[in-house]
Amino acid sequence: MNINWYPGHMVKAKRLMKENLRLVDFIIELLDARAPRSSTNPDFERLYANKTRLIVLTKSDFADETITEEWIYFLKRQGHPAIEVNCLDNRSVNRAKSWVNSFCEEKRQEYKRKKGINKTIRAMVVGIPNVGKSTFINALSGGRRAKVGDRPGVTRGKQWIGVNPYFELLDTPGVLWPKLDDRQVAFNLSYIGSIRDEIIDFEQLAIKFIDTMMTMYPDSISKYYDLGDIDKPSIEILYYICERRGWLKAGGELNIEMGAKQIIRDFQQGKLGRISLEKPTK
Ligand SMILES: Nc1nc2c(ncn2[C@@H]2O[C@H](COP(=O)(O)OP(=O)(O)OP(=O)(O)O)[C@@H](O)[C@H]2O)c(=O)[nH]1
Ligand SMILES: [Mg+2]
Repeated sequence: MNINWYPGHMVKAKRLMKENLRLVDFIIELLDARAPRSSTNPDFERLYANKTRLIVLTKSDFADETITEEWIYFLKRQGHPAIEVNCLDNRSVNRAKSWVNSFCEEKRQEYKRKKGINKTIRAMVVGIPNVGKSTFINALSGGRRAKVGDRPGVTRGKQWIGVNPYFELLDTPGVLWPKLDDRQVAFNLSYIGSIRDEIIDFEQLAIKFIDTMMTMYPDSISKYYDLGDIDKPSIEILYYICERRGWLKAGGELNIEMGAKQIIRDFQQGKLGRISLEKPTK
């Protein structure tokens, strides 16, 4: 699949991040809990080398709980403070909020001690498109000021949002990286909705996705689409699902393109259950 995933606005966004770097006290990097490795932007390592980087695994309600716990353990062992969050759940949001606030408080005390000033602490929220940056900021600030949407590329400019009188978060547009060499990473990013629909070949993607599910979560896919103990190549399973669901074109022919897209949407909306696409390597 030939994916042009690095449009001009991301080049601009990266420049914006660089320019604002000196204004922030720490970085909050959001990764998708279903694919924390694929959703890590390799450029960030260098870009934010001199800043404390907190890691938040988002959309944890969609991921396998045990695997998310393994990821948190893995990230912490690598030296990153890490937490998971489901922004649709108040308890989870409150937990993440007090966790982030404790880093803010630490920085505030440091300024007081060293410089004798009451400084406003600022953090930049970064991550790939559609990972939930704006939703996370809204959840922490208790408002709806950052625009959100269920597609990549919703946030375009920068926006500062106050969490409390001493703490501000910078919302940034999602960015990928110029060279996406790893095909599996490209597939995972497409599954989780970080790549624009316009440049995806959904039929090819759905076949690959069914392959992956039949290996990793055969019961989930089989149950949701009522496949029984079907044992067929993925392309035939795709056709079978379209037939069973009655996904047809006007003339009565199977609408494979629409069906393929729907299967990916079903995954993105968590309909197949809690699924993690990647485990940490020990
Ligand atoms: N189920 C679930 N959905 C979430 C969660 N967080 C965000 N979402 C949804 O994910 C979608 C993307 O959220 P945004 O906040 O717009 O993502 P973003 O990272 O700001 O995206 P860009 O600005 O396009 O880079 C929206 O439909 C949110 O409702 C979560 O914890 N759980
Ligand atoms: Mg956004």
